[in-house]
Amino acid sequence: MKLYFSPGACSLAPHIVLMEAGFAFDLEKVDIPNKKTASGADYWQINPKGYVPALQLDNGEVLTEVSTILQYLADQKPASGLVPAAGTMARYRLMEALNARMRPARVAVTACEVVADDWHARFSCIGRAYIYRIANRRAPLTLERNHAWQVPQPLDADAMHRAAQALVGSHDFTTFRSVHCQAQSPLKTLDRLEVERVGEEVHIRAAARSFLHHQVRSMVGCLALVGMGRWREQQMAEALAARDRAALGLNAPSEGLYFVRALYPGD
Ligand SMILES: N[C@@H](CCC(=O)N[C@@H](CS)C(=O)NCC(=O)O)C(=O)O
Repeated sequence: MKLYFSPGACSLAPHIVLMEAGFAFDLEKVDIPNKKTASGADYWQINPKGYVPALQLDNGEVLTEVSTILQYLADQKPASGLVPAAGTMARYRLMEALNARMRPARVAVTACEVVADDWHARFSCIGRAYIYRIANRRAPLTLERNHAWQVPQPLDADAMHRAAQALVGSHDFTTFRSVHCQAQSPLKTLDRLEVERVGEEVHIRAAARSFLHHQVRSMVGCLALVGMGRWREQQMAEALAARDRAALGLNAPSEGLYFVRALYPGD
């Protein structure tokens, strides 16, 4: 068998299965833009679709599409346990998942590991961290457009940091919670809220076991008012104490918000 692949492409998935299941196989790299293989063959002749992966079987037949190749390979080695048996519901669930994952989305799986059956991405998480990027400049954003919140007025990051400390700890965060929030309680423990100037950007880092809906954006919006001098530093604590969404000064837009870490037991 020979796998036609390209480094960094989705052909990595069948490559992993070939290795995991202990197949003897050859690899041939494909120059995708030029549709030429490493041995100089015309790739259009091998896979008329022009993309990788393609798996050439020992009888010369060529199989394409990641989800098909993965299942074909796993079916050749049932003892490997890589796929549920054909015809079972679990098998259709696998096909469903494979197809959903292969949509052309800007999402990449970069690592994975086996977890317990009762593991849940949201409910097993014991720590979350966000960074919010404010681009503090007058000139319109170019490369960073839609990747940071542009605030043209000069921001005093030190004042923002001092004001932020009033929110650290266990509080009722009703003021900083979206009206659409589904959480049962507005009580949360904020472990960290730090503001730092990094060149022309202001970075706000927040960490907690969990957050309310829009909590980070709401905290950032009010901190920006402090940074602009429109709010006194003390107003941050006053807004928190109000426990009233109407006391919120500003909800920062979504484009500056990045989820950077999820922590699980044992990490
Ligand atoms: N539906 C195909 C998509 C394969 C695909 O998009 N391959 C990419 C690499 S990840 C490719 O070769 N792109 C080059 C091109 O389309 O010219 C599959 O699941 O195998």
